[in-house]
Amino acid sequence: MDMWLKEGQIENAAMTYKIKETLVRKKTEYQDLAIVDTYSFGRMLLLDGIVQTTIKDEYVYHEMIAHIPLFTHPNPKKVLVVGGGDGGAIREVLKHPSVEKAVLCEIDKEVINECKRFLPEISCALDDARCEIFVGDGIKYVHEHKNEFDVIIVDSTDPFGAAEGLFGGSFYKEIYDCLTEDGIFIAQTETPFYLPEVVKRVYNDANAVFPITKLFMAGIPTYPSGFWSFTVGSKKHDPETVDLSNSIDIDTKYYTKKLHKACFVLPKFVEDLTK
Ligand code: AG3
Repeated sequence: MDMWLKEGQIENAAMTYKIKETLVRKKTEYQDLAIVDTYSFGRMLLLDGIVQTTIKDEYVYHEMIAHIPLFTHPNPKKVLVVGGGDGGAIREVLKHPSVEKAVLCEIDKEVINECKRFLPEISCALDDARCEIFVGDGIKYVHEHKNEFDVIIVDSTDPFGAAEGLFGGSFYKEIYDCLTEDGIFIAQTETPFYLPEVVKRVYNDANAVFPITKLFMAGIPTYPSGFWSFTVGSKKHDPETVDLSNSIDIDTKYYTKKLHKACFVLPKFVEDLTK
């Protein structure tokens, strides 16, 4: 019997994957968590039925959400990841030798535990001595830490339901205060194909708080439309014009210095959302 998983984040469109095996499925305090093995993308993490990451394409998202801000900042020492309990963003952050401490603030400890068990390729850096894990609410954590982080990465689920508070002006103001004087913030900000109004609203909210706000795109096959946006808010350093000629080489599969510049060149319909 064939078993198919259907992700239906978007009304009237869906993505389907043929499943080999369900490795874990449980209701946590916060959500329905599943890790399944699929034929086309390998093991996959789902939260409330929404695909979060897969073994086959996770590198795109994790490299871009980490390396764009970390290579933009001249000397990132303290980094905060809000959400991201799978550990993929932390793994990329810790490829930067300047980073002395990377804090993971994840609300659901089951996500961390199950990803450590079933997605070791992604969660491998969570045991690094420079990584500090804090299980709790990201909004509260950011509010209680002022002027502390050089880079803040918001690696959240979609902006509906539980993660709604992690998008929008009031949270971005808190992020601004949690950053050091030349700090940089980045968030995953959905697809402009299906959710242009969300992309536009989030961009405008960030732009109202940060002197420099930039949007870029990356190709992520397992997210709706495969065409995903990220928004960067920066106090001083411009991610698009930063000089990368002396930046160190790290091992990546998607990110390159050339792509760092090129990803900010937007198709017209996306550029229009930033006006
Ligand atoms: N965070 C979720 C990205 C949004 C996915 N949305 C969707 N599939 N509809 C990814 C967590 C990876 N660390």
